[in-house]
Amino acid sequence: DKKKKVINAPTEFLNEKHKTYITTVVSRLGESNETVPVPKISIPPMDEFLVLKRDEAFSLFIDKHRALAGKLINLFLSVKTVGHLMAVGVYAREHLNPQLFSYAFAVALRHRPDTKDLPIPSVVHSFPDKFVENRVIGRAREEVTIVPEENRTPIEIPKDFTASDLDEEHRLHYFREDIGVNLHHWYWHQVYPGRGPRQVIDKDRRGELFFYMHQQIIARYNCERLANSLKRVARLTEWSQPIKEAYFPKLDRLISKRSYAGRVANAKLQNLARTVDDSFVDVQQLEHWRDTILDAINKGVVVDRNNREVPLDEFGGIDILGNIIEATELSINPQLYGNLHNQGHNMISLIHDPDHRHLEEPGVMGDVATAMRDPIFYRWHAFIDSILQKFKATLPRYTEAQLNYPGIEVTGVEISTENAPANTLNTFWQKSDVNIANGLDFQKTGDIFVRVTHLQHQLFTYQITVDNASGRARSGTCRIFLAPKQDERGNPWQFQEQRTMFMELDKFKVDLTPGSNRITRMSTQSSVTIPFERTYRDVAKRPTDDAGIAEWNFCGCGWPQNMLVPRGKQEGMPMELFVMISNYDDDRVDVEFNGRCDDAYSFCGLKDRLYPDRRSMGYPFDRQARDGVKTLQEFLTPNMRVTNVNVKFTNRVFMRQPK
Ligand code: CUO
Repeated sequence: DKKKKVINAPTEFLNEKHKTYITTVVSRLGESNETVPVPKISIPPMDEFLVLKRDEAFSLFIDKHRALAGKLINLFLSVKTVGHLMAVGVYAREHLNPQLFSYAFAVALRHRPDTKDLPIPSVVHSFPDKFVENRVIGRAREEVTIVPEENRTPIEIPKDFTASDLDEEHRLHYFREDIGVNLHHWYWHQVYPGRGPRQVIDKDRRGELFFYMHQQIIARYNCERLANSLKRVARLTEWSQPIKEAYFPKLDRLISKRSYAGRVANAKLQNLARTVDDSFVDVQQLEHWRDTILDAINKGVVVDRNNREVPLDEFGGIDILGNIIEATELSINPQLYGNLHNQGHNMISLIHDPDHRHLEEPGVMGDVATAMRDPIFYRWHAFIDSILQKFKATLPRYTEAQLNYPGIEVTGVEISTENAPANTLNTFWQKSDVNIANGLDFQKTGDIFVRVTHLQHQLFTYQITVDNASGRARSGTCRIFLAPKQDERGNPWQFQEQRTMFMELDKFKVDLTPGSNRITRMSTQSSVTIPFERTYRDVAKRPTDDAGIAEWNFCGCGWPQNMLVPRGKQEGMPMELFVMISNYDDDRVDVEFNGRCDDAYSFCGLKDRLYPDRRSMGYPFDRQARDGVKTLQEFLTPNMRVTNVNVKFTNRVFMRQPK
């Protein structure tokens, strides 16, 4: 009574057969030498999903596509058992658009109680074409057909391949095109979908996290720009003016054989009128949504679907606005506030063919796996961020008493790096290999690795000393941030500008005994990053013993460890390291850390649990400073401390990360 279906060879990391097989269904293509039993069931109707053809580009920013994905997620969630889910999955994988399928299936796996802890193959393995230059993919395809597996060597992706130094924006390619950075962004949007059943989209403070995570990306990008002698990114605000940044991604979609379109310099936003994906939106409409949102911010009040006024308060306001602007199904009033951020992505990604007369597909801005490659991403998000910052500027400023933790004083902060002077961070290039075999459309390929060059830093530790004069044991949250010490002109910052430049490096709970305390924390423990191996390690080569499996976390969301430290400059770049111990009584959220997707909670939250910090995200830099504070030094209370740090970049390539 079992129907046989051919799908990928299973990997051996889980004992229960179904669970093992089901993850292989996620992989788009790959080895098909294994027969997997699936129960014979009647497949629910899926015709409505066929409107998106197999070889069409799928975009989460296109309403029609998001709606389809939402329904498909719902369908996968409603299937009764894991066995049935696999049968439905196998069927869907064969018949539906592969990107739509793999997105919806992965979201559903993440959210079903019976599959939520399954390892899902990394998207870089199933869709390498979104991450790897088209020529390298071409060579890999050649290689797997003619070179026996044991004789293959990794195919090198040139360190920079998208442009030449004639283009000054190209200096930032190592940030924009980093595999881990783009993986993080893809996973973030998979963990926080904008549409779908309530249980999938309605997560604790998700609108606020949309704001904070993207704000942090802009802060990091701006720091890299300063290190490369560029000004901070300019917001994309003049929508009738030509956009000077051009971008040619050199990525081809393996399935449709169509490229991610490039954009010439000085392109202008156009009204979209594309019947093919039901995209009809005018530039003027975007302006109208923007103005309606700004108006609400000025009044401090939004209007919900039933015409009731909802105040934008100190803690919840940013969450409401994040969902309005993105916009998600949680938007309090989509009719009124529209779909600003998504339609902006959409319009930019279709700038080369706004009415589909050339039958072209979106550029990289239309895909969350590729959007961060394009310089325009940062200009668009700097604009989105500026609206949310306008709201933050209306909030009460933190008083000295609110910031301070009486009795607690940070008396010393130091960064130690082996064989380097104190307070030095060393950066350099490193080469790493990624196995892309799974994503090549061959029956049997064996492994094929590509070798990428990415930024890396030397491991380091924070040494923090804290004096607890309160006379009893206290707990605190240690918050560590880093920002450039000087602005573009080499001048010291005003606090109100430097505040938005602070990059979160780590955040963790500390227990303080009375008297002097010494806190040692390793760079690899960061609450913003996932371990290096999770970006680069081959999913098929996972450990098989229990201990190894326990250690293997299955969550791909999180800033890549190799990008924790900004590149800095060859001559050294002066930065300021900020450490604060806040009162845990005011931070505390009752939530267990259970070791599942716990590493990168600052940007990704905790899987299926509350966000583990009660303060506004970005605290204490999320608001303007109290009256009279002009500089960082003036902002400090005794429970904070700043140390000068030098970030030194060596323009050499290493195969490994030195200790
Ligand atoms: Cu992540 Cu615009 O939200 O890409």
